[in-house]
Amino acid sequence: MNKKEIKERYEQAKKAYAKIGVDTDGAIEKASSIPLSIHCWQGDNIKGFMHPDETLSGGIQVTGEYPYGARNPKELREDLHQVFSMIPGKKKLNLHAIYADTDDSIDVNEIEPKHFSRWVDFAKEEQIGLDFNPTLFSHPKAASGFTLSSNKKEIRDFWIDHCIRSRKIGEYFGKELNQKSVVNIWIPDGFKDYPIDRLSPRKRLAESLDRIYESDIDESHVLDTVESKLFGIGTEAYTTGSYDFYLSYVLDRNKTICLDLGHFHQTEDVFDKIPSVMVFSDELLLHISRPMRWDSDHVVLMDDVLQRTMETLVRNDLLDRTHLALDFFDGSISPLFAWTIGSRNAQKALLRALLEPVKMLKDMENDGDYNHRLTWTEELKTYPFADVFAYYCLKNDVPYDDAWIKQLDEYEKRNLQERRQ
Ligand code: RNT
Ligand code: ZN
Repeated sequence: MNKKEIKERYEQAKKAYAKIGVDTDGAIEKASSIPLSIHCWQGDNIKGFMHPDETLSGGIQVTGEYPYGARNPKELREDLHQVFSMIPGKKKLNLHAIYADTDDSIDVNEIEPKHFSRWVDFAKEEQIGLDFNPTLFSHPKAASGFTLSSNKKEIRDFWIDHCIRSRKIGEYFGKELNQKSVVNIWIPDGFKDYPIDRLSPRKRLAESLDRIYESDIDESHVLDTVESKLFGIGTEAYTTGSYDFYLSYVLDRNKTICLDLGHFHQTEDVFDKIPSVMVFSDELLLHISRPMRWDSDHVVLMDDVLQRTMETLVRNDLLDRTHLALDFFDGSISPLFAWTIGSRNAQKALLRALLEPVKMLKDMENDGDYNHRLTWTEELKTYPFADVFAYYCLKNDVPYDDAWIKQLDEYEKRNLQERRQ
């Protein structure tokens, strides 16, 4: 399809949506303004550049033998640049501490803003913001399975120091790029089998977090978030950083919770936690992931879970208070395809949610007219959403149809040969 056809189709779709009171131009504008934080770690299966020979630990796993991936910061940036040009809308890049780009040989307790200056240059070129994560896994000091909640002071101190340094880096990102950097703490701590003492690790975690957040930074540049988890491989019986723990912590200490779609029982509706949390919290970080039977971090699909999550944010007017971040890693397919599929899906679901006649549906609900509420949510499923998405891509100067597949194939063919040498 050529550009003219895309525009014509859009005009038709616009009319169809206008009939039910939906402003498609407004929806596109809104979708374009919501940043999506794209995770760097899909690019190299969470190896990072600090100690790439360390095996991934902390109960998360990347499986697959796809023979491709960035081997250094330069290649990762090249890949990200390519991927960004396939994704409509506003973007941020989400970095982990182990992605420091420096010629010095440093450990995680030595990171400083200067080790990330090349990432800041890249972000400026790409006109995007940066988010940050301390890396509390894949490290000898995390080998016991405990970090901030360890019963050894020396281990806790090491990781507290790392997290304090991470906030400094977030502050640097925020200042340099003129937009808040989300600094998210996730720890792998937990027990494989039933612990006797379920309380002390959590008390230690609260104390460690307090020490981290006491450290002096300009908080206007950073949003501090903590990510809960139900279990991991090797921590099936108990995680110190459970949802109840962190939700209580953030509400008491005025911090922000991170909900990862894969970190709950598989039968739980994670999207329904959002409005509950937001009655009491100003902001929220969402890790958009896809669990399959466990926290498997599959590439995000445009499925019911994602759609309901986006609908919940739009229908309840929570988009502007929510930070959207991707979190998946599949080593069995191309990282570039994984990124692009997942990111475009997040954008599709977001735009589709913005194309609902929310007021009309709410009025029906308030009037007790459940016949029409159900009828319309079903009717909307066959509305010409695809034509609006194509136009959204066109406006953002990214591929509006399946042309991106060929572009990525060619990019891979060019680079794969070189990287296999
Ligand atoms: C792990 C968490 C965490 C990580 C990243 C790499 O279960 O989801 O967000 O995926 O920090
Ligand atoms: Zn996560």
